[in-house]
Amino acid sequence: MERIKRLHVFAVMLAVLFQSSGSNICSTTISEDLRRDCHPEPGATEAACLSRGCRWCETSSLNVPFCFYDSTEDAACPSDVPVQKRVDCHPQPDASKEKCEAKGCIWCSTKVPNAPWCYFPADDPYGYFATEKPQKTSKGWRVMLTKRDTMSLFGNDISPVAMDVEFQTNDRLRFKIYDPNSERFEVPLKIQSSSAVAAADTRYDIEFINHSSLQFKIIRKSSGTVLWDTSLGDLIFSKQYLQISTTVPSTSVYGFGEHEHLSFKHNMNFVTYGMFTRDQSPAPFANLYGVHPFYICIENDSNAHGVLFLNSNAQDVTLSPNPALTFRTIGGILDFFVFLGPTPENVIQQYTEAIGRPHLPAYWSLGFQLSRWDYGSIDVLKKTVARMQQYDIPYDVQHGDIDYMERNLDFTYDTENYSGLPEYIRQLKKDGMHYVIILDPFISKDEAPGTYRPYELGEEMGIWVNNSDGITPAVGKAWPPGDSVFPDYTNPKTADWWTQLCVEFKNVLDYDGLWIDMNEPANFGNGQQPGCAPNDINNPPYVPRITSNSLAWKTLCPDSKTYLGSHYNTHSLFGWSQTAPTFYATQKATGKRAFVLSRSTFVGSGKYAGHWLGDNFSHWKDMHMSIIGMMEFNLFGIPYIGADICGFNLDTTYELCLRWMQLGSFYPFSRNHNAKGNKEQDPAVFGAEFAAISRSTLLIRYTLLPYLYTLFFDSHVHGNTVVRGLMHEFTSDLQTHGIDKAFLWGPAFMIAPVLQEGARSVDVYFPEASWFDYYTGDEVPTSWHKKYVSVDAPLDKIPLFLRGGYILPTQTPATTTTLSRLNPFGLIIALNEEGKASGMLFWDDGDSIDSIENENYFLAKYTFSEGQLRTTIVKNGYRAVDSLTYNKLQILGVASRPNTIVLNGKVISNENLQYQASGKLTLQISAPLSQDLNIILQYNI
Ligand SMILES: *[C@@H]1O[C@H](CO)[C@@H](O)[C@H](O)[C@H]1NC(C)=O
Ligand SMILES: *[C@@H]1O[C@H](CO)[C@@H](O)[C@H](O)[C@H]1NC(C)=O
Ligand SMILES: *[C@@H]1O[C@H](CO)[C@@H](O)[C@H](O)[C@H]1NC(C)=O
Ligand SMILES: *[C@@H]1O[C@H](CO)[C@@H](O)[C@H](O)[C@H]1NC(C)=O
Ligand SMILES: CC(=O)N[C@H]1CO[C@H](CO)[C@@H](O)[C@@H]1O
Repeated sequence: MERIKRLHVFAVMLAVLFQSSGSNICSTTISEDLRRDCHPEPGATEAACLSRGCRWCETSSLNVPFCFYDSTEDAACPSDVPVQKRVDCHPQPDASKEKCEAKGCIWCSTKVPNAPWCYFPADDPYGYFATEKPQKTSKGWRVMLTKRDTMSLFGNDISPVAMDVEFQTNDRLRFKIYDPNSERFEVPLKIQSSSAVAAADTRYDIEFINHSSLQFKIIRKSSGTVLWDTSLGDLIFSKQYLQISTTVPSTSVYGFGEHEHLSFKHNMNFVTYGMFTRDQSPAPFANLYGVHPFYICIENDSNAHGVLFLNSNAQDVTLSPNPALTFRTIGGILDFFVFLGPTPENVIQQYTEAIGRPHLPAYWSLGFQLSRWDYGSIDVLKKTVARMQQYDIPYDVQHGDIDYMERNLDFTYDTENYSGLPEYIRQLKKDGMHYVIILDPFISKDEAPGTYRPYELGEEMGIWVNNSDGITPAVGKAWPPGDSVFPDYTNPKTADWWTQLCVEFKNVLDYDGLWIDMNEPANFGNGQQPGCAPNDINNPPYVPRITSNSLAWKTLCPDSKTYLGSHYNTHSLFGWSQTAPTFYATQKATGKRAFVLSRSTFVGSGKYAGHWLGDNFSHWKDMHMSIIGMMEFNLFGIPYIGADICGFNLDTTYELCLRWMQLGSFYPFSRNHNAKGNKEQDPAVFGAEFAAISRSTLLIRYTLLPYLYTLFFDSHVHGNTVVRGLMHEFTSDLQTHGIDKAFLWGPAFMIAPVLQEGARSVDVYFPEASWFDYYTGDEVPTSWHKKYVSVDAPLDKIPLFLRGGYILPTQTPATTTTLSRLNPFGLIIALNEEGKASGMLFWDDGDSIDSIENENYFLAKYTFSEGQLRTTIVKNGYRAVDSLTYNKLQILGVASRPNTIVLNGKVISNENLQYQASGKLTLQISAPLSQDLNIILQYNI
């Protein structure tokens, strides 16, 4: 719209200028009213228009484009490639008809937004054919492939290439396409077969078809569904450009990261996402801090499968409406793993079995956390903590952002503005709290000689990322004064250096966990000094769809050298390679379970760290985006996840922050964090009403922490998600596929936050199940099932629902987990239609390193059926359980009042029993946690 108006003004001017010259003549049979805009984006010129193969005719008519298609319909295109099947043959900018046809591709315009105009023809000239029949190997198949033609998109094609297929487990298939004659970079994450031979009873088959090019299909045996099918064509395997396309069996596709996705279920209308780690505030379509080339897809019959593309080079993926996916990367190899599910939870279990199960977080780290960049001084910090305590707001962890450091230097603290910090941290810890400090990966090289050991020790050990010469360190600029060098964490010596410094610094600041930031790695320049040399590594022929179209932007030059290879290959592994060393350093320093929070993540990071969703904004829409991000990171095997509550950038408002405190009370990682210079936004700063609402919501979180902790246990041991979309649990209900404004904790607890300013109700979708209002215990009417229903949400309330069929362990809350862990337990027993429910409780000391391996834990399983609760103590290995008790049971969905209730053989007296007509039965009891809890509801007949 904007442009057409502007053009019109321009056109009128032209018309005036050229009125008598008659130069505004061009030949076209297409009348003005049929012109279809061929240059809808701004900046159309005659040259740009002609280079697209379109026609340029100026006109003084209103709202008529100057640049338009030569034809009036798409039908002029060769019909053997329908628009939805197009694969882009000119993925780099500035496509034109000439350039396209020179590559042997078809140029044909289309009205379909974002669809490529230059696309591969159907007969697949770029592909590879099988030189001989696929050979059986001990693990599966090997096929040798030869390139069909000399056609090349970006030069330096490799031929032959080999494809190895491994039947790794019955649920996991790997196929790997590589150069058999020369080693290329491979991600150092080994995902091995469970045995030396091919799995025998696989859920999948693979089928090879040697048409003019080799195609293959991966098929789910049980249903015949084709999960992967390369028939769209055009495998490309060249030195700096690799591409493969597949059809997918449905448009219910989730995952890929890290991005700000506008919906959990992807839009498949020719949307492209770049993946390359970057210090970049969340914005739609931008490549953010981490890289996760992993997706899951729900098939038409509700089976689910997942696929990992294990590659760390700059890459992008296009989701197209066929539906299909096209992967493009500029290095490494094509290494894919397919996980057969068949449920979404099974897919994530299988995925985390391959890449590493999520770590078990310390119990205290499930408490509420507070942070801000630049309190300014220790006095402001103390005042903030004091008002949190004055309002009794549950609060376990205080973070120190870079302002605790002296002039932003790692392993120092500011003895001027934060004088007395070590003593203050000791005081907080005495009060049952914990303290987490930030560390950045860059180290200033410009401190006076003999004054800054982190630099001098690192220099002595030769552990920096080097320039392309492999000898001189790469020098950039970041937060500390002077210039900085960058530790190369892919080098085992760097882990020694880092561990030594982290352990030593524990004696200065008695921290409990480490928060590692800026590890994309961030650098304030465009490459290190003096800039990047002009070569193919720094300027590859194809730059994937990343912001600013430059690999070096806000980071180091791709031709820098790291221990594992060039930065070109290892860039997106920087934060990942820092994470395991930080995990072990924290364990060593504290002697306790590690807390590591990392901004940059990659496949497998969840084994060692949690993540926050980055430098978000205090905007209402960001609350919605945070739910999507949180669900996605659960798919990526990083369930310890949350966004900065109330938003990081910009000033928040009372209502936004209040609604965000309510939502954030249900982030697995629940932290309010704020940027420098913004209005204060801790939950105690807005006065008594705000504090009371935040307190009551956080008390619900603390009540349910035993349930949340048990979900993390399950995640650590079996790989389940902690937070999940309704789609995971109600997969066959298609309405759930697109739900991303409500989410579940495990299978049993639904959170439906308010995400709009001024709203006092939420439209909640209730899939087919029994649901109970968390606050009242009332059952949701069956007439609400499979519908969106408007539910009241006054300012002091976030709608919460329990799902029938589940037993949730609870504990009387307190203002810290140190205190709440001593309190009595309870059970919420939410019955399903059949009057049944089950659940479990995992308990240990909450911060030992190996409580599961050492069997120092307690695990109880509960089942309720036919009016009877039974407990099985599966493990009774944690002695402190002996002093803990149950004091309260709530049973929801009880049809009528029982006459007698028997607890462990004794009748419960009437004053300890309360029954509401809505079906809620509340029992005050006293029973030891360490013994079986058995309850019978008896009715006189
Ligand atoms: C595969 O097809 C190509 C081209 O049609 C042919 O040259 C090649 O021999 C075939 N390979 C096998 C193993 O049949
Ligand atoms: C899956 O279902 C969609 C929508 O009902 C349909 O358009 C599509 O053809 C189906 N795909 C397969 C592979 O059956
Ligand atoms: C103390 O804070 C001021 C103001 O932010 C800052 O300029 C100064 O560098 C800080 N002192 C130290 C030792 O970091
Ligand atoms: C970087 O350079 C140092 C010498 O300055 C050398 O010891 C080290 O091995 C180099 N590392 C890499 C990865 O090039
Ligand atoms: C509120 C919020 O967290 N929004 C976005 C923040 O950034 C992450 C990416 O780091 C997105 O996934 C979130 O949706």
